[in-house]
Amino acid sequence: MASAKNAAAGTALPLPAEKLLKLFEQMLLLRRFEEKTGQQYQMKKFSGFCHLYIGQEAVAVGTLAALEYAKDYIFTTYRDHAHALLLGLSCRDVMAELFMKETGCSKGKGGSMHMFNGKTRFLGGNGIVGGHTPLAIGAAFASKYRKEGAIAVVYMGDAAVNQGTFHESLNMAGLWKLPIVFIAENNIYGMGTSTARSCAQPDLYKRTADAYKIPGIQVNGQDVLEVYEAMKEAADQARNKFQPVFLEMLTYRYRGHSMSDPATTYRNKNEVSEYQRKDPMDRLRQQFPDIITDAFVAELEARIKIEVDDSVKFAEESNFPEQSELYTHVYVDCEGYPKGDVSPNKFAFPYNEVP
Ligand SMILES: Cc1ncc(C[n+]2csc(CCOP(=O)(O)OP(=O)(O)O)c2C)c(N)n1
Ligand SMILES: [Mg+2]
Repeated sequence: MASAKNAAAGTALPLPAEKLLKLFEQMLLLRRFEEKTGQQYQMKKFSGFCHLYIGQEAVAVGTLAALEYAKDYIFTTYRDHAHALLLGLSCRDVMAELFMKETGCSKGKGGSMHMFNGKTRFLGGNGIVGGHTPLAIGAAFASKYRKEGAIAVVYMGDAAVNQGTFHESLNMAGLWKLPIVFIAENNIYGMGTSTARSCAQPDLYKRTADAYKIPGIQVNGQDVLEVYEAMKEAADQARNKFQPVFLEMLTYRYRGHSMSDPATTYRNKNEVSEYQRKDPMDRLRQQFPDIITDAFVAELEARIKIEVDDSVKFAEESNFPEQSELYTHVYVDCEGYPKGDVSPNKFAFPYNEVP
C-alpha cells in the first residue's frame, strides 16, 4: 500500500495514491495502445484515416477523471481512440473497429474516426473540424431543459477555434447559459500549419471572455494533475452555475497529424524532443517516485502488453460485417427499410434524379 505522503518531497498528496496510480495506468494504456495501432497501420493491417493521440494523454485522462463516469455527454474529434478507451470501450472494441470488423464498437462501419459508446454517453468521434461543437450545444441544452444535471464536454483541436461553428456554439452557450465545457487541445498545429501562422490571437484562452462571456483558462496539458484540477473547477461551474467554460490545454503530439504525415516539413526533431522531455508520464513519476515505483510500472507494462496484444489477435480473428449489414445503422433502423439488398433501390437515388 502506498504511503499517504510523498516521501521524496515530504508533502501531502494532492490525490489519494490509488487515484494517482490510476491516472498513470490510464496514460500508459493509451500510449501503448496507440503505439500498437501505429505499428498495425504500418503493417497494412488496416487503412483509412488514423490519427494517434501519443503525447496528449494527460488531457483526456485528467479531464475525464474529474467527471462522474457515464453521466456527462462527451464529444471529440477524429483523434478519438483515447477518449473511447477511457469511456467504457475495451482495447478489443477499439482495435476491432480500427480493423473494420463487426466486433468493433461501431460494428466495423465507423473506423478510426467514429468510435462511439452510447452506454457511457460518449457521442463520438467526429471527422469534421468544428462540426461537433453544435452537437454538444444540443446535448447541453437538452440536459438543462430536462434538468438532468449532466454537462456536455466537447474536445477540439486548436484549428477548430477558427471555424464558424465554434463561434456560433460559444455565442449560444454564453447567451443561454448552457452547462458545457469546451476543451481546446492546443497541440500547436492544425495538420502542418502552426497556430502562430493561422491564429490572429494564438493565446486561444483570451478569445472567449469578452466575446462570449465564457471564461477562458490556459492549462499545462502535460501535467495531468493541473488538467484534473482545472476540469474539476470548470465542470463544477458548468453543472452548478450554468456557466460555460473554455479550457485551453497546451499539449503536443509526438507523431504526425495522421499516419500519412511524416511531420518532417513543418517542424524539426529538436522541437519534438523538447516536448518529449516534458512527457506527462515522466513528470508524474518524478513527482511521486514512492507511489509510481519502478516495480509498479514494470508489472503494469506487462499487464498492458497482454491486453493490447490480445486486442490485435481478437481484431484479426473477427469477421468483416456481412454484406446484409450495408444499410443498417446508417440513419435509424425503421420498419420497411431495406435489409440485405445492396442493389439500387428506392433509397439509393442516382444523383441526377430528383426523388
Ligand atoms: C471542416 C473541415 N475542414 C478541413 C478538414 C481537414 N482536416 C482534418 S484535421 C484538420 C486539422 C485540424 O487540426 P486541429 O483542430 O488543431 O486538431 P488536431 O488534428 O491537431 O488534433 C483538417 C484541416 C476537416 N476534417 N474538416
Ligand atoms: Mg492541433
